[in-house]
Amino acid sequence: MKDKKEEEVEQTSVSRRDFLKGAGAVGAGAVAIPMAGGLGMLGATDAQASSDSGAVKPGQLDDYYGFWSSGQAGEIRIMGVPSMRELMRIPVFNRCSATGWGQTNESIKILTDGLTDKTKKILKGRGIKTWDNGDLHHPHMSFTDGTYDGRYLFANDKLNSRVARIRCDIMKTDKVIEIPNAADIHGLRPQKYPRTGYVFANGEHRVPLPNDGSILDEPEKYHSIFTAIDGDSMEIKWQVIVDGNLDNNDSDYQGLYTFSTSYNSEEGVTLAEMTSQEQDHVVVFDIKEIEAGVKRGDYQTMNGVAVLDGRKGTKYTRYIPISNSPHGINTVPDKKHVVVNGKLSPTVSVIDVRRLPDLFADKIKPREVIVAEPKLGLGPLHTAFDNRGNAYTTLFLDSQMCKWNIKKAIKQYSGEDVNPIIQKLDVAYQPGHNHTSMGETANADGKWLVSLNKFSKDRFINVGPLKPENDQLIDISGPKMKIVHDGPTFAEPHDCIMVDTSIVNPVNTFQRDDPMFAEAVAQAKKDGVKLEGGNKVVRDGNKVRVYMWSIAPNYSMNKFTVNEGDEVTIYVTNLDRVDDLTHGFSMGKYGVAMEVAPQATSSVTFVADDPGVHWWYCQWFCHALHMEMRGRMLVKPA
Ligand code: CUK
Ligand code: CUA
Repeated sequence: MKDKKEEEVEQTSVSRRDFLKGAGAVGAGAVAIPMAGGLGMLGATDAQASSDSGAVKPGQLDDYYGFWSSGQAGEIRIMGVPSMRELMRIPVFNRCSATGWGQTNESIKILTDGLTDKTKKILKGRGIKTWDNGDLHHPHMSFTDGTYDGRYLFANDKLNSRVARIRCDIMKTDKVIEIPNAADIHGLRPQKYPRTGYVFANGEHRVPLPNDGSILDEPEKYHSIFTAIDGDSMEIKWQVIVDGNLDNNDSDYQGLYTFSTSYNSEEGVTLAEMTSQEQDHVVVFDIKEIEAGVKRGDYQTMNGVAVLDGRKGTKYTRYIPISNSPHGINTVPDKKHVVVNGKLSPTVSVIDVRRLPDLFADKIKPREVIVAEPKLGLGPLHTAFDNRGNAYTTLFLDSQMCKWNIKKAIKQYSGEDVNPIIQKLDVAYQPGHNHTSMGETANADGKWLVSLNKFSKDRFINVGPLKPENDQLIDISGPKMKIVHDGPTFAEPHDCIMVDTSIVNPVNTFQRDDPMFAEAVAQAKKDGVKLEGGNKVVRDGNKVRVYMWSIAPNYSMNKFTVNEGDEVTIYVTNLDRVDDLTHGFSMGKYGVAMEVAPQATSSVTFVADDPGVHWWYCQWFCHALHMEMRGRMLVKPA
């Protein structure tokens, strides 16, 4: 017997299979029935996971959107939590074979518009428009009033020093900017209050300023750069020069300060030099003071950006000594504390943000902002929080998750004989980041914890020398942490966030006026073509623009002819309005393959350098006659 909930799920969900049954029988005409809302009607309660096991039954929906980074894979993955099912991938810095990201004109525009002129020139010299890879560590959602607002995700590219923004309505990257002056953007966090607002990004590696080849072994001329980006315009607002290497960062809940961990206070350039001292720092940035400095003109302009001097002894920053090489830094949902993770020290240090005004007024010494420093174990890297005053710290070397109580740690630091550690749980193996559901916001809910483990070793069947990583799902709703699920992942999720599904509301089909393909719409207008129903080949010198549309299982055009050497641009507009009815456009030997989502226009440009008949086809399974959805391009020899 099926239970009632399961039946409801079956009745309300419109699967691709159901759709094909219907459409196949009555033909393409029936396809345009809007079905928006079909899947969306399933409320979270209908699909409630049995939260003690982490199990979500087939057909049931998850309670959280998980946004996972992918490190050197360069993309973001959308996971369902608590099922840990991978739901979708969002190409960001990578070249995606499936969707054509990095090939379509729309994505190339996004990937190149925000590059510096210098980079554009260098890439041109290399015969490429943009890099096709990146190293994406930290995905974070935009905030309003201290909690996620569902507008955007932001993410860093450590490899090519970029920051990207993803629109959460369509789950596509819409801006990518290169950060000048800084090298290797690592830590990234949005402003939490009053809103995002700023997106703060750490340049990890110190580079000579100017980095024009004239400086190598003059360490005093090497600097790290902290960058503030306007999350609405994706313009760089200001940068600050700091001492040491910047690692991770986080912001307060008051909109006054933002913090970065900083290692290599020695300012060395070799490993031995970088780790020779026992003390490194947290750099605290005074946002209001920096804004006032920008207004006063207390900066130098470098590559078009206002760069302030925030080195030790300036009014814009304070340096709080922390034991050797701190790594993660995490603001506590109580809005008062910040946890700094020791990495090479077995301790975490707790800062009280209410003491920061006195620190900037020089009324107290830097170490006086520390209110707790519990010793947790070996290799503390990152800390997550519940809504009951507890913290969860990953111990990389010990392969453990350490649950501890913040109030007790503060008492212990003030001399009371209390042990803040509540439980240590073995995880498999070597955790880096960890995250709790809504735990990086003021609305932490204390339900789930994910441990992003760097090694899976023996947890899965052997897949060869390259093993998956292992993300473990931990139930933290009770007094003890319990591992309920292992989720293997491909390289290399450093970080993730888990957002309540009520906050994220993606659309099912594009709006025809979406800025994503505004250029195609404008070009069609110039060419006198209506994308919705227009069907035309426009010749403009040796440039040929081909406009066609698609409704399953047909393209509006069966064939077109161009001449060898023509630069051909193909615009495909998907007129289907049905959820989940994506088409594609693939042309073999030209290496062309792109996704065309419902109601979207996608375009691609190539030179017709290979004479003959070339079939194009739809690579996105869309209809019983999907295999027949194709056409021919004839390239006439010159
Ligand atoms: S970092 Cu990788 S484990 Cu880039 Cu956030 Cu700490
Ligand atoms: Cu259209 Cu497959």
